[in-house]
Amino acid sequence: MSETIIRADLVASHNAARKPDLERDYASLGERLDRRGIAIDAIRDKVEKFGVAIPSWGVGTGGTRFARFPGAGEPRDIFDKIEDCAVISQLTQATPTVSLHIPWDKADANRLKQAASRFGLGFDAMNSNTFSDTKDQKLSYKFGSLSHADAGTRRQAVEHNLECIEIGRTLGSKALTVWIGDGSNFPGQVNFAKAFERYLDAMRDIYAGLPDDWRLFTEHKMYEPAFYSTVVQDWGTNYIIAKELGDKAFCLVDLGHHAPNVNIEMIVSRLIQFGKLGGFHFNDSKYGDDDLDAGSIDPYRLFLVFNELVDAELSGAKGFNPAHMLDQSHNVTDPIESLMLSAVEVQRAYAQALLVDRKALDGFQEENDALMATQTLKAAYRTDVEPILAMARLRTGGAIDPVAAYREAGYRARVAAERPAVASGSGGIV
Ligand SMILES: [Mn+2]
Repeated sequence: MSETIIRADLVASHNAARKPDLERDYASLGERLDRRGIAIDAIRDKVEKFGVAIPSWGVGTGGTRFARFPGAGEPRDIFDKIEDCAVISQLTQATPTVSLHIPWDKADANRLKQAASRFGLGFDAMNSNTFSDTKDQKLSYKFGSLSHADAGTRRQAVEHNLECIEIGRTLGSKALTVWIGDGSNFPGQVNFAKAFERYLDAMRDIYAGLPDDWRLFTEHKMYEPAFYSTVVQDWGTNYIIAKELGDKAFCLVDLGHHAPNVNIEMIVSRLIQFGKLGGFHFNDSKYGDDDLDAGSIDPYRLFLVFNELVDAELSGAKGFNPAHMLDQSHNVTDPIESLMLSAVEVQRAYAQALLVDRKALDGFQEENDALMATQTLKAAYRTDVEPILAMARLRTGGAIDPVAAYREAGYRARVAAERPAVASGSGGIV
């Protein structure tokens, strides 16, 4: 039995007060879904099994290019971060794993493993960092890392990634995510083809060090920190990388890393169709890589992404096994609250997508009935699935209302007293 951070009797009394209303709401929704030929318990079972990883860097307050305003009781190190992740996991029962960022989270791997398993947490994909310099680093990444003109700098970046794999092996991770900031700020600064070839060569060295049961995720991003050209800028380049590297290489889709108005769900479909969808960094955005809370700006887009995922899941698409991770930066909210609600939003999109009448949709598509086809999606999206999500939490030991339970428990005030404010050494935007 894993330890819990929020007292179990507090969660129990929180749930006891809300359970009668939830049961009525669940029964009522069950009746309505039954009329649509959907068994509510089957949807709930799938939701209970659905998990999304918490990024270790997400539990600290982020910042912008202009300033960072620290919050109270921020985690001082990776062990505090793991405790915050344990709270999120306990109350939502939707976040069974943590995704680490090296070197920000560097610590003795066995101690890390022990700290997480105390709370029943596992480790998702490891994340390398060659987009900033560390204090005692020999060669700088100011002008790039895996695509750098200098072979020694590329080698250093490759070795860092191999070290991330080594740490991950001890932790039980099964994937490495590589995102680089390499690119240029001025036309003519970099030869596009040469830079990409150097990147591919370096990635081949990393891929060669990947254990057989691991996957390599490459993450594209259109711009920032480079503002004229970026080496891994879009899903097309990302797909080329995954194809060039081999069967263990897949594309990671961060929802904030595309040009405005790009049809992300269609990119997702393409990657699924050709067996190269590795997983997601969920977040939301209005303008660029805003790293806002998942589902906070455009929940319909999140639903449409999940519509593609559920379609692949139900049709048994070959090799379909996407990793779900959050990747957000919290500037004005309590990061724990934002991450709990974001995990729930991702679950919500999944549950709604499970309600799509796919047979009817297929028929409307065949008949070119555009109006009814889109209404079929809307019917699923408009369904308030909150009773399903809350019931899943109740049954698995979480809180019916995670944010209310968290506030009732006074966790933030407690850690604020225990954790003196420190200047954060990490950013939040990846
Ligand atoms: Mn990301």
